[in-house]
Amino acid sequence: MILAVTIWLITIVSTVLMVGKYWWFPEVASAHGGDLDRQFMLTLVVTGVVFILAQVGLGYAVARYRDGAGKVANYTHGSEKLEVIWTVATTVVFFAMVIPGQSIWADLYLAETPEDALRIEVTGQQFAWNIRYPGPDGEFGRLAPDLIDDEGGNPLGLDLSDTAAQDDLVLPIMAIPLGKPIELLLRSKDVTHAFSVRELRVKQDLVPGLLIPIQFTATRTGRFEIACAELCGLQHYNMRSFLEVLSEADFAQWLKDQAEE
Ligand SMILES: [Cu+2]
Repeated sequence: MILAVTIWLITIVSTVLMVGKYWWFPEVASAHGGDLDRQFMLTLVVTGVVFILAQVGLGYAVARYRDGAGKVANYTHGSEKLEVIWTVATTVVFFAMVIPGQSIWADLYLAETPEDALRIEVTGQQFAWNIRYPGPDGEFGRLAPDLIDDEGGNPLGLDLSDTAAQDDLVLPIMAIPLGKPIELLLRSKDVTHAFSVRELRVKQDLVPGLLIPIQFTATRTGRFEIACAELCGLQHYNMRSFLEVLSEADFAQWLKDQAEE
């Protein structure tokens, strides 16, 4: 009986925590974020209802069939009919949720990048972020792995003999203009990392050997944490930076200041 009550208590406490939203996402700061939150809520409500029903049922079975004087266990093969019903029901519910979710995913990954999008390259390494802007020419210069020199201030191996590389900016922090489409090109120098900004509802792995593009548009100014969301080594906790969403004019000035520095 204690076990049954414990199961019900855990169910009540976790339901209250979810419904009360005591620890929740920060306010959205991207164009796709609202849709993502709605999809998240839909998933949470559907799985939450199933969770509550299952836990209540589990507690009931524990209470109803607990040990007692004269009670004898009885063996059952279960019900094939019930198994078919819940497997089919789960499949239907799963696909009903995945299909609307796909369009949000496609906006981030498959949509054609607008002409005026700002492209920024993000390279993760143990344990830092390298943010590269292509400079006024709009073109990323050549990288040469044998030129990589972390202590010498060339973490990406930028090849300055390439004219397109000479105006490239490699920074430990990021800023983007408000309301402009952004395309990030995600890379890793060593192990798998993940670029995560909660307010943007953007979280994507950086995989060694792959160039992963992802696009979004910021809808509110502010300073947001960039966290590595993939356990990548002993100093993983230290792998953080900041993203500033600035007005277009402030962003232009910021970029100019960074270039002068
Ligand atoms: Cu990392």
